[in-house]
Amino acid sequence: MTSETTPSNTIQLTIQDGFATITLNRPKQLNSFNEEMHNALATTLDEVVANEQVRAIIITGEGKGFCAGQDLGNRDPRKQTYDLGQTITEFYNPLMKRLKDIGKPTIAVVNGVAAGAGIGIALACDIVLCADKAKFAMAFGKIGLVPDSGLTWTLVQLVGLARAKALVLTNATLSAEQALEYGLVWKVYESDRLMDEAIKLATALAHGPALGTALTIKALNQATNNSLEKQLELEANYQREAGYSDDYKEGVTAFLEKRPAIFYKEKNEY
Ligand code: T3D
Repeated sequence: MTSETTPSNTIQLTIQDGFATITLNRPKQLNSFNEEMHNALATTLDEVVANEQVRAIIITGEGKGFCAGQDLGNRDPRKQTYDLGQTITEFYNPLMKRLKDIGKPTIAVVNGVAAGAGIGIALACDIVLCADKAKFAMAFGKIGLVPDSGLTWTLVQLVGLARAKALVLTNATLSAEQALEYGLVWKVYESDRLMDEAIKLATALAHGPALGTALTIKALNQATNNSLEKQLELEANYQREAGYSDDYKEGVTAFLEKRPAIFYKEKNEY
């Protein structure tokens, strides 16, 4: 079953086989963010969270880019000054927190260049796949800005302080292979295979145990801030919750009956 809605021209949403595909759709501007796209993405995320048939989420870009961060066509500092802190507080920070706490597995499918906050969005997803032609352009320093969209935190977590500093201070542009080597992405595919592989992954996640998956992501996201002792306590609590779920019952029953577990059926399969 496939359904498509377009909350705005700037975002496209498709729902099929238990997962949603959200496409950033301003290809002429390399899918950079204006206010309309921020608002449309927020509405779309609300919609996919509320939809029980959505059990995994792909985020990708239309055309040759993934996302070039803020739309600079909307900025002309020769004519006026801007309170960029306000944009970050109103749009980017809520988006980053939303992606982290969304409760369903997210996959960034980086089809082309990601720059500035576009990298932040990709790295806020649980799994990042990218095309062999994709690149990751830090960009902020070139226009006199500071990395945002959580990147000062995420990059340090992923690549370590020394590499994070060098990447942003030199305004580095990483190729897909370098991003893979640095641990920013999970897998690199040839462009014409990328979406097929993403769909396979999203379908597999959608058919997995939803509660266990959500709790696993939550536990891993909390790990960096917790002591081992705190994390052990949290694991016990999450395991208790997962252990009471129908998915656990089905998983163990399937094991004992020597058959694959069935955690999810599309509504029209009932
Ligand atoms: O302002 C605030 O609210 C604060 C928030 C900040 C968050 C941020 O993300 S700050 C960082 C903003 N982003 C950038 O600085 C990236 C700017 N773009 C680039 O550096 C390069 O375009 C890329 C490295 C991303 C890609 O380079 P390349 O050579 O592959 O493509 P290109 O030819 O430069 O761009 C293709 C088109 O996309 C081009 O339009 P044209 O000439 O064909 O009509 C270019 O102007 C447009 N484009 C690319 N990035 C943006 C953009 N248009 C608007 N905003 C962009 N960010």
